[in-house]
Amino acid sequence: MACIWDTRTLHFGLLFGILLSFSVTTNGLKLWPMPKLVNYGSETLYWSTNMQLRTDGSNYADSSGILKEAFERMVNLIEADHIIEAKFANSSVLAGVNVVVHSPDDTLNFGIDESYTLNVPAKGSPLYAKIEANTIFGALHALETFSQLCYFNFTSKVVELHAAPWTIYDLPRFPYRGLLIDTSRHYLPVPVIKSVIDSMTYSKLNVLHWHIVDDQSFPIEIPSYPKLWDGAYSYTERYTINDAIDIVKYAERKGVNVLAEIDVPGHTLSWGVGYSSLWPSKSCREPLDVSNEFSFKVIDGILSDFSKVFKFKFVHLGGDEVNTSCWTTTPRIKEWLNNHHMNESDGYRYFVLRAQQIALSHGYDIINWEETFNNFGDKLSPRTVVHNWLGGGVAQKVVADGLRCIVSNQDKWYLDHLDATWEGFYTNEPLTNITNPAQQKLVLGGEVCMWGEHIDTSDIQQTIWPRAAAAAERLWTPFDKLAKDLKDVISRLAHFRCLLNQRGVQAAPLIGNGREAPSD
Ligand code: CP6
Repeated sequence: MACIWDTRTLHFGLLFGILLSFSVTTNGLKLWPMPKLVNYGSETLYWSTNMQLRTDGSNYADSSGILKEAFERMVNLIEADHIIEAKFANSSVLAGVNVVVHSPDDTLNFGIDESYTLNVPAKGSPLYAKIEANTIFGALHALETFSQLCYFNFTSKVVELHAAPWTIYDLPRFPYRGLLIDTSRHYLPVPVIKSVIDSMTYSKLNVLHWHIVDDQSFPIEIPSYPKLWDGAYSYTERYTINDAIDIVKYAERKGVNVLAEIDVPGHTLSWGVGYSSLWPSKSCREPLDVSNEFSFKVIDGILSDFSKVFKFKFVHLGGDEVNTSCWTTTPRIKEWLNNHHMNESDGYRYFVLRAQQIALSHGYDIINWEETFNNFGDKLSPRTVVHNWLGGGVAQKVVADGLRCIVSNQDKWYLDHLDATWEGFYTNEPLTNITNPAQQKLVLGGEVCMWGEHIDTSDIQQTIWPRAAAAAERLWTPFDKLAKDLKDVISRLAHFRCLLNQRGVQAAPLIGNGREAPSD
């Protein structure tokens, strides 16, 4: 589907009056993700050449400039490099946006109020759109929604807003709406990570899960253990601690939390490049040596350094795919396990639980991959969130046990699976088989995963988008407003895909390369 679809439809509408209301209606409802409540009329408004930001009646002083920056970003995205001509005087000209935020606080916490109302009156002098939100982060979502109502009309050369008056009330279905990136398998430069963060905000995703280190490389500076990043691919493929601070601050200003992961005790081969005593032996190099206190000292050092940088409530401690054979084939470790009356799986449990205690001591709640729950769920800290990725529908069991859960099942929400379709992303329902309201609340949300073995800077964005957007609507929009028939959603998603392209995001076409089910 071509990206000029909208203007085409509008031309028809202008030529044939009867089609006008049809085209306006369909255009007007091309919001992504769909808000909770939307009402609209039939008037067309036009942008002034000089859109104003007002904050009359707001309690939010914007001393950090988050709002001003977001407003300017929005105006620039919409005006792009088009020449804006003021042709329409009077009451149909939109002079700007008035943003009223009730809370003066702009600290981004998990579970904060992200709701907003957006009112665009049909007339007024001066005519202002009004945004009202409890927090600045709700207001940012409102600006995104507002931006999706505005179109540059190439014939009249003005930005138009159709189907006013608009009344929108919106809030997310789930508080955790994540995207995983993996900087161990392929290094991603800081500007690339920032562009991923930018693109997340367009579909209202709010957690960047940064799988920083793994077997292949250890790219981040850890001041407490400065040789750890000897395990980076090269001297340049690294993040200084200041890079990490920069990324977190950048994300927070856009309402995106950064979840740091150190995956232990498996997936850790690169740790021993700098500190070889972390390896069971020179020839058997992961998981981390369970018998060595130094393993836990290093984890403590990393989490101590992380706690100064990653302010999100959670840290991810991995715990997946632990192959303990290096423990039992290394005589020294085998003996240690025997002396402590542990077998391999006891050692795995002991390791994960000690890592949890360290994270708790640094003030974090913990996220662990689901194998930890599958093996010793009853021993996990009550402050654990279990991260599903296998196909077995573990969420149901996790919440029945009173723990919290995030879903990412690999057959539906793994972006590295190129044959996973947008339809599969759209239809993956986090609350499958969970009916008890108290248990439903324990499902914090979900996350799509862009594992990095086979992607890098050159193709990360077109592999993430548009499929991640399909999941983003599942996580944002109320269940009863989600499309039941996918035919109802494809043109709106195609439109959003075009919007991403217009904003410089290399989102792939919906059709082709496995992103839509082949019609055989
Ligand atoms: N890396 C880590 C991975 C995966 C996991 N953990 C993974 C496993 C299977 C698939 C995709 C990714 N690459 N550390 C599992 C959570 Cl299909």
